[in-house]
Amino acid sequence: MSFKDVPPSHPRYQSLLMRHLIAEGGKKGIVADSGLIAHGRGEAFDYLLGEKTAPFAEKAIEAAAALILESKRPILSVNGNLAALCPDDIAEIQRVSPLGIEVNLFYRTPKRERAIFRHLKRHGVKSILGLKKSDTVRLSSMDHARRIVDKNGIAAADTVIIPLEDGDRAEALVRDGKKTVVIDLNPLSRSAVSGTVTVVDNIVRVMPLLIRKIKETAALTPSQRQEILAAYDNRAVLKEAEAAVRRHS
Ligand code: PTJ
Repeated sequence: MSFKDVPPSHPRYQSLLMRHLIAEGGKKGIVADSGLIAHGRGEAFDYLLGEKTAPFAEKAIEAAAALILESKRPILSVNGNLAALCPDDIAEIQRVSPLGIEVNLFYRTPKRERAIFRHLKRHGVKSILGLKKSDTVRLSSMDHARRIVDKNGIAAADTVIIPLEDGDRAEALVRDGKKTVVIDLNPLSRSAVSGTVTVVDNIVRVMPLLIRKIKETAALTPSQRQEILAAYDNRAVLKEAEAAVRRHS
């Protein structure tokens, strides 16, 4: 049986669809082998969170939208899992927001970078950073190859959106003075704890909600957006998320 045989009425359809996209992404060279494992870990947390967007995630999405719009150079860091799961949303968020798009991989190979680049282009993403070797630099706070970034993208950004990011790299961005929006189903991960704004929810639910919130928040004044940010408490959000996981485990 293949995924094509699964009817949309199947109670686990959404979950099976995500697995299918991740597995297909692996075959096309978009998703890293470890990306499949990372997805499984995410699934476990999603299950505990009831596979729905909780009020603490909605609060964080509102703050993320305000932060993106108040930033001078916000960048969305795209890895293999995000590209496989949400290519149309990446194109849409680029259309409706000031976000730059950078392909930035943990398991970095030129072949995967090219596969992701082609995949995003096919889905309508326009200018994509992170591919030009002459534009790569290293983040000053991390001394090894895993922190290569684009000088016109993450290196120059004041805010970086990092879905499903490795903890070391998330912390390095913060040490480098960046604000971060972490999107991670595990509220205990080092990435989640290090975020300026942490959205504890599945990326496939977050992207459409974030797009909608950016459109709404764009109609507010800068001082109204600053008020949202001043009232936002990421520690409280993380505590609520952790309590939700513990309630169900
Ligand atoms: O494509 P690459 O080379 O950049 O590699 C991407 C992965 C995800 C393999 C890499 O960044 C990695 O190893 O990440 P980690 O350290 O496994 O962390 C991934 C985090 O994302 C974990 O805390 C998971 O719970 C979480 N996660 C997995 N799937 C989702 C998710 N969070 C939100 N939505 C998901 N769908």
